[in-house]
Amino acid sequence: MAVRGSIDLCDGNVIEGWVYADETPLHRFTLQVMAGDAEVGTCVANRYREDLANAGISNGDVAFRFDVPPFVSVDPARVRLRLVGSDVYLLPREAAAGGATAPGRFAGLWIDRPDWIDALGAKHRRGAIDDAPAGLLFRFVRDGYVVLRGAVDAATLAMVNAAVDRAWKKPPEGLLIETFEPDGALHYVPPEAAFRYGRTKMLDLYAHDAVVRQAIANGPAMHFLAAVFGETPKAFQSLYFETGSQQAMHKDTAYVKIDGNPLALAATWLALEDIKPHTGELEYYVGSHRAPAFLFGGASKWMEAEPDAHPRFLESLHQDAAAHGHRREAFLALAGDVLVWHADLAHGGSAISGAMGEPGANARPSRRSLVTHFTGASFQPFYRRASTHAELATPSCVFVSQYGPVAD
Ligand SMILES: O=C(O)CCC(=O)C(=O)O
Ligand SMILES: [Fe+2]
Repeated sequence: MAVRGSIDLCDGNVIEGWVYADETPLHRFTLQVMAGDAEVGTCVANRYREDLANAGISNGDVAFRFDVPPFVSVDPARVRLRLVGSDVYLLPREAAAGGATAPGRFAGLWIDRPDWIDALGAKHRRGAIDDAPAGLLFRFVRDGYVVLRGAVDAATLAMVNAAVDRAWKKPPEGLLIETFEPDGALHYVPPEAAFRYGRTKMLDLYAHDAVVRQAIANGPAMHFLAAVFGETPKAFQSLYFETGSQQAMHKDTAYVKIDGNPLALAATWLALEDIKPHTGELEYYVGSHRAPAFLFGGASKWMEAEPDAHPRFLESLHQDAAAHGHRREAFLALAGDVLVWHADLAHGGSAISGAMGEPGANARPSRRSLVTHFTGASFQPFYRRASTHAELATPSCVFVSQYGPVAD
């Protein structure tokens, strides 16, 4: 039997490709997905793909997609797809060619692949993406961020700011802050008013407040992120900043972990007031998401693989910027503006200076903002391996929190 086929994508989360035999044009193969010697599932090659139809491969309906089940770890280099009832296997391209590198080690999302512009065209023709995000996606792929002006209206912002005030005065059960107050050591504690204007972040307020969820799931951001992920976005970690973080330039992929695919990540930064210069604006290196990956322990994008390399990692971002000509820019947002950053955009909080004089821990100028990290609905943040708190699925966004259930 002359089988023709290919594994086009295999990144540990998704395996895509097509398979077909000329002699049996109506037969649709069932594939056994083998990771080493273990079978992790099956799929049928009967899905339609326009590029296959255009290439005259059957009627185009011989593609497959296999979503690796959550918590199953699949090494892309060792995946083999067995045609059920035969000894014929499909292998990843590099393996088939005898190459040593696994394809798509950090494959990321479709926007991270070299053929993203073709994929965009195909999605646009299919009606899966309309004009508005198509234009934004171009800038996102080029620059590593986009700005959505006025994404949240003034009335919603006022309600969010009131919700924050309430949370400081009378914290809901289970709400936590992360703070370096009062002693410079890291603490996770219930909100304590004295720490509000210090080195403090309020965590996952959306788990407790519908208005905060409404602001996070604003239409422009959800529309855009749905295009980025190719599915409903999942919000899973948010930080409320009363004042500038002054955090060093970093990439979130080192700390914010998505199970199996470190780059299936994006974040939104929502201004809850007009941001004034020198109050610690968000800053970033334009285009830095495309720099070569820094590998902790020579293998991982996650810092935990080699914590000692952290200073080198931070330094490498400035070196990359110099080597590749990444401009340093700051986001002087107006209330309601949202900036979306790519998983690997180098960003941080600029220094607080000027305006208010030398700020002490309790005398910083305000810079009210809400950061939310997202993945796609079919992905899980790594922490879900150890936590099962109830999530809340709304039509435009799924919400899940590390610290407790998301209650309606
Ligand atoms: O808002 C900032 O200053 C930076 C926040 C940030 O980097 C993050 O939350 O990932
Ligand atoms: Fe960050």
